[in-house]
Amino acid sequence: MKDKILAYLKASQDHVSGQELCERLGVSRTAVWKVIRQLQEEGYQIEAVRNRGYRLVASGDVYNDSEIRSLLKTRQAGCSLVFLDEVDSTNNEVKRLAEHGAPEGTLVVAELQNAGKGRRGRSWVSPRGSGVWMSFLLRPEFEPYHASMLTLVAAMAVEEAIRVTCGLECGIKWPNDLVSDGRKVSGILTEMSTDVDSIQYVVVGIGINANTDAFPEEIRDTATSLRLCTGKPVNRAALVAAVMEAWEHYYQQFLETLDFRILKDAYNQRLLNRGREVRVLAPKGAYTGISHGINDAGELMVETADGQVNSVMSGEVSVRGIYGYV
Ligand code: BT5
Repeated sequence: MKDKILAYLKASQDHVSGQELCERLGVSRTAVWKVIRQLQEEGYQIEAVRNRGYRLVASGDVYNDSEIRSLLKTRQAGCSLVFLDEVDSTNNEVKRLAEHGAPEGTLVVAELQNAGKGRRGRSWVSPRGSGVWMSFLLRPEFEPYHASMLTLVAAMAVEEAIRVTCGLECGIKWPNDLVSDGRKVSGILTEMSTDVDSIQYVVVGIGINANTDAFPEEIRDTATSLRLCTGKPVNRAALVAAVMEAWEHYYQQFLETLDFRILKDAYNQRLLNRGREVRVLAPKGAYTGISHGINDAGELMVETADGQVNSVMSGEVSVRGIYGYV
C-alpha cells in the first residue's frame, strides 16, 4: 500500500484527498493516515491540508525500497528489489539469494556495507548515508568467457547514469573504474559462479561515492565523490534507478553480438587511458605501452615500443596511468 500511495502522490501535481486514496485502495482513512506518517518519518515532505488532502512537496535524498521502486523504469533489471540497512557486501547478499533461486534482475541495495569488496581481496570503503552500494543478479545463457565484458557494460551504464542524474561527465578507466578530476568516483566488481562450462550466475556490484565529503587516509588522494565534483547533493534513489535503466539498454546491445562490436566506439570515447602511455601489471612482469582503446572482445590494446600490440584481458592485469591516478 505504501508503494501505491507514494505513486499516487508522485503522479499528482495537486493535493490528493484522503477520501480518494481510501476509495482507490479500498482501505480506511486511518490506514491512509498511518502510511502518510510513515512516509514523513522516512523523510518525504508531505503537506497535509484540511479539506484538500495530501501533496508531496519533496523527496530529498529519501533512500529506501519504495522510493527506488517508484523511480525504476526498467522491464526486468531490478524486478525484485531488496533494500538493506546494513550488510557485509551487496555482492555476497546477491550470491546468497542466487543460491536460493532468485530470478535474473534481482537487485540488492544497502545503506552500509561492513565488508565491502574490491577486486582480488581488496576492500571497498562503504559508509552509511553517502554512497550507492548496489549489486544485481544475471543468469546469462552465454559461455563464461563472455562474462569479463559485463564489467565494461556496467561501466558504460554507470557513466551514463551519472551524466543523466548529476550532469557530470566521468571518464572510464579500463576496466572497472569511473574517474572524475583524476580521482575514483566509482568501482565495479563482477563475480561469477560457473559449472563445468556454463554460467550458473553472475553478480555485478557497483559502488558510487555519491554524497561522500571525506575519505579515510588511505584513499584520500585517489577518491572523490559526485557531490565533491559538482557541488550539488545527489539523489541516490534516482541514481540507482538510472543505473538500472542504462544497464538494461547497454546489456541489450551487448546481447545482440555477445561482444563489444556495437558498443566499442562509445566506450572508447569515454576511455581515459586511450592514446596514453599506460603501465600494464601483468602476472609475468610489468611493461609500458601506448593504449589504443578496446577491441571487439573488450580487451585493451596496448602497443609496446617494438611495435607489438598486446590484447590485455580484464581480470588479468591492472593498468595504471604513468602520470597520476588515471
Ligand atoms: C573496485 O575494486 O573498484 C570494485 C569496487 C566495487 C564496490 C561495489 S559496492 C557494491 C558491491 N558490493 C561489494 O562488496 N563490492 C561492490 P578495485 O579496482 O580492486 O579497487 C579497490 C581499491 O579502490 C581499494 O584498494 C582502494 O584503494 C580503493 N577504494 C576503496 N574504497 C573506495 C571508495 N569508496 N572510493 C574510491 N576508492 C576506493
